[in-house]
Amino acid sequence: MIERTADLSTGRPAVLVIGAGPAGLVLGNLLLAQGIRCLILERQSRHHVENRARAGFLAANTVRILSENGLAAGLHAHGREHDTCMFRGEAGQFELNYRKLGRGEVHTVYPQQNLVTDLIAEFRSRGGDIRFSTTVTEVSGVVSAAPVVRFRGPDGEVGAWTGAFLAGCDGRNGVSRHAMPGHPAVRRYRRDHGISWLAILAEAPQSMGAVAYATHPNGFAGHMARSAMVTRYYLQCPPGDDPDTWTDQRIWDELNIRMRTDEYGPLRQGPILERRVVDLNSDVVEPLQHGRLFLVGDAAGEISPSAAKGANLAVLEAEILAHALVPALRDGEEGPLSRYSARCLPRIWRAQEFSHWMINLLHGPLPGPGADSDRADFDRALQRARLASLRDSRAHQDYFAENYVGI
Ligand code: RFL
Repeated sequence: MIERTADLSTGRPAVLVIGAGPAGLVLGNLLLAQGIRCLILERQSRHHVENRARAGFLAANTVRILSENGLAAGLHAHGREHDTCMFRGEAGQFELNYRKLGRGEVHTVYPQQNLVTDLIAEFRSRGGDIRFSTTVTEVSGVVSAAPVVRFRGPDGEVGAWTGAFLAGCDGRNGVSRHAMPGHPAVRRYRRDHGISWLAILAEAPQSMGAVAYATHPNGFAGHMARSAMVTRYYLQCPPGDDPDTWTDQRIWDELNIRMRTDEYGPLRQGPILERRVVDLNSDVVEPLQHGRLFLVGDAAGEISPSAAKGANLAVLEAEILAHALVPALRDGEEGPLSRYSARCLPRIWRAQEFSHWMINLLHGPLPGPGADSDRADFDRALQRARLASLRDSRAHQDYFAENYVGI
């Protein structure tokens, strides 16, 4: 067993960051830029995290944080601005341009795996220490002055690191959450929306210039740009569906039906690169701090991908935590750290509220048992009314625009 203290050769206090997703990598880069040494421990290989396709829509605030910290060269060179959503359903289609409706803010479309690749390269070039294929198996002692992280390394070796602070950036299924006490000290608010999406990556250019949200009696379908030759599609599917039953042909047939391509023109089709079922779940841990452990990103709260908020919240929380850790480590001033949770939670809940609003907007009852019940008919009528209101009401559109791109 290897025992190490994470003063990392300089004798300065150190932060142990668990997880090399957007949260951990932005935090690590911001700390290094302030001369705070930190160590990132990541369960997966570098190749795995640099190729894990997930988000793609970066909010203006995310781009600001990355730009201000010298982390945005890749997204400025290769990202594309996006400002329009299209809604398609039985009552026709309409577009909303949130740049014009809102405060002029847009998204930058830049695949998460490219961002992660950039952040790893920058972290390393700043002299950062990141250990891949290293699984944190336990987090302990978080209410002491020397919290401990136990790990299993790439060759099966086990060991432990001690740091001044721990950042749990290890996603919704990581170990950091297990180190949080239970209710009532810490509460975990949780909601399973009972809705699943087949998340698809197609090797094909985008079919239209806008994000498209289609509602149909067969279920929701979505279209979102990713890169010049890759487009993300979503198909609502029954919870527990087996992605392997969705052949390429079945996927394109269903997308064509739900996107009503006979009315609005064809999709640009190509081979399906990835298909996986994503359950729409939301949860929030409250508070986000226990002793010297801080939860960041998906570890702090999982949010359904319906409003593209997860990666953006992760980057925002990483910035807030970095700004609080610097005075704590430099001057022993822990006031900002004690406010980390209170600063993040209202933003997290606001994003949850909008994500929930989007879920209600986009989903009606699926075909199957109960689909012809009075309740299902009522819910379908409500969905039509919501879309009509969004089409016709400026106040409703303003709410959408402000929340869709804001964070
Ligand atoms: P991540 O990216 O999950 O990274 C956590 C990292 O921790 C590692 N890890 C461990 N490492 C060491 N020891 C352990 N015991 C560990 N346990 C876990 C993991 O291997 C991993 O590398 O969390 P982070 O950094 O908080 O970032 C969150 C975002 O990745 C996530 O919120 C977004 O991808 C959500 N999301 C979207 N967000 C957006 O803002 N815009 C989007 O357009 C968007 N689209 C999406 C999405 C998520 C999706 N899925 C797969 C749910 C589309 C999809 C399909």
